[in-house]
This record gives sequence, structure tokens and C-alpha cells, in this order.
Amino acid sequence: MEDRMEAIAKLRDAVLKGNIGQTPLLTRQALDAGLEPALILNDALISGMDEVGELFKAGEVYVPEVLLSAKSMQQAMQVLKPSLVKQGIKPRGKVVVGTVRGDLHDIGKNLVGMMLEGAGFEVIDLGNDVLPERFVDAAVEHKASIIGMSALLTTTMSAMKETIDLLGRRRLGGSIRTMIGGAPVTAGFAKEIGADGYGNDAASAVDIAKGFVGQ
Ligand code: B1M
Repeated sequence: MEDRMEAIAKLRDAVLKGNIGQTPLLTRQALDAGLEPALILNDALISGMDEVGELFKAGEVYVPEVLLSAKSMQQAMQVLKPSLVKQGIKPRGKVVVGTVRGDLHDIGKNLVGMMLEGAGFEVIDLGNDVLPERFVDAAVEHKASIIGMSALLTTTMSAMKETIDLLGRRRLGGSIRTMIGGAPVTAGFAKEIGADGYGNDAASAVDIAKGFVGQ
């Protein structure tokens, strides 16, 4: 029992420290020691990323540290995923993310995507310069319940409204929720264009997505 707890604590700590070299190894060891894949996912990986999110929100760690933690979690997931699939463990929800039309900035969007994955969501990343139609079509195709849009230019923010309007015209506004973010985006703008959520950082994006799926 103590060994199991120690294996989980070590892995959680490696995620927290963004130790990319260690997390796949520790995940393999935990699986080989017979630990449940769901326990490894929830108590080590997601729990570690949750804490990183809290530290980020509190201003105690910064973007580079969060990126390292997210990367270390992704590496661990490569090892863990086959076992999760075998056990039929489903993701928390599906989120389509992208940077809007005309906008090539993707660092913040990538961070949001990684944090969402870290929180147990399946993320369909459409990249940057994404047309409103593509956001909506991808959400329908992948049966995603959330569209997350990022914009870094004041001139591209209007594409967020176009996506939300398109969802409305296709009568999908009730089943697909929208959240938006990016440096020039504000809560007021989100309200004005009818977005369901606004995140001022990647950790809040995770909180909003959890709220959407009722967790
Ligand atoms: Co550009 N750029 N850029 N740029 N760039 C800005 C945004 C700018 C503010 C710089 C400035 O002038 N001070 C300015 C915009 C001005 C404006 O619109 N008012 C600007 C400009 C003008 C331009 C060009 C037009 C420059 C030119 O060519 N003349 C051009 C546009 C190209 C295009 O997109 N069509 C351009 C190009 C570039 C680079 C390619 C060189 C590069 C991007 C590289 C890349 O992304 N792969 C770049 C960069 C790096 C920046 C700055 C310096 C940094 C942006 C960044 O990555 N921040 C930026 C100045 C700045 O912001 N200080 C600037 C770090 C990132 C983690 O933060 O994306 O805000 P951010 O994400 C945060 C939150 O906002 C939130 O979570 C993240 C983590 O906390 N968040 C979400 C983001 N998306 C979210 C989604 C959510 C929820 C939360 O829900 C879905």
C-alpha cells in the first residue's frame, strides 16, 4: 500500500516539476506495479496538473513552467493511454480548440489545450487561422460539447462572434457551449457576443470547461 502511495506521489511530483524525462518512466513503473490506470490518471497526473493550474493562477509559477508540466503530462499519457482505452475509461468531455481566422498566435491556445488535456478532456486542436465554419463543423464531426476560441489581435476578435452566430443559425447553441480567451479579450466582450464563458488564463479555461460538463 505504502509503495503504491509512493509511486503516485513521485509521479505527481514529477508532473508538478515538469520533469519530462521522468514521467513516462514513472508511469510505466506504476502500471507494472499493478496500479489502476484511472488512479494513475486522477491521483497523479490530473492532480499534479490541477496544482500547477492553481499555482499559475496565484502567480507562483509562469508560462514556461506550465508548458513543461503540460508536456510532462502528455509524455506520461502516451504510456498510459493504451491501458485507459483497454479499460474503456472515457474522457471528461471533448473540446475543439483553435485560434480564430486571420490570427497566427498559438502559444496561449496551445497552453489552454494542454491544460484541458491535463484535466482529462479530449482536445481536438484545429491549429490557428481557423474559420468559423471549421470550428462548428469539427465540433459536430467529433461530437464535442465545447468550442474554445483564442484571439490575440483586436482585428480578429470579431471571428469569435461569427462562430457563435453560426452555432445559433444552425441551432447548435444549446448543445455546444463556447468559451473564449486571449490577451485582448475581456469578460465584457464575451458577454456582448454571447459566449458562454471567458477565461483570462489557461487554468480558468479548465474551470469553465469543467463547469460546462458539470464537474
Ligand atoms: Co504578435 N502581436 N503579431 N506575434 N505577439 C501581439 C499579440 C501584440 C499585442 C504585440 C504588440 O504590439 N504589443 C500585437 C497585437 C496588437 C493588437 O491587436 N492590439 C501583435 C501584432 C500586431 C502582431 C502582428 C500583426 C505583427 C506584424 O506582423 N506586424 C503579427 C500578426 C500575425 C497574425 O496573427 N496574423 C504578429 C505575429 C507574431 C509572431 C508570429 C511573431 C508571434 C506569434 C508566435 C506564435 O504564437 N506561434 C507573436 C507574439 C509571440 C506576440 C506576443 C509578443 C506574445 C503573445 C503570446 O504568445 N503570449 C504578443 C504581445 C503580448 O501579448 N505581450 C503579440 C503568451 C501567451 C501564453 O499568452 O496568448 O495571451 P496569451 O494566452 C493566455 C491568455 O490570454 C489565455 O490563456 C493563456 C495563458 O494564460 N488564453 C485563453 C488564450 N487563449 C485562450 C482561450 C481560452 C481561454 C483562455 O478559451 C478557449
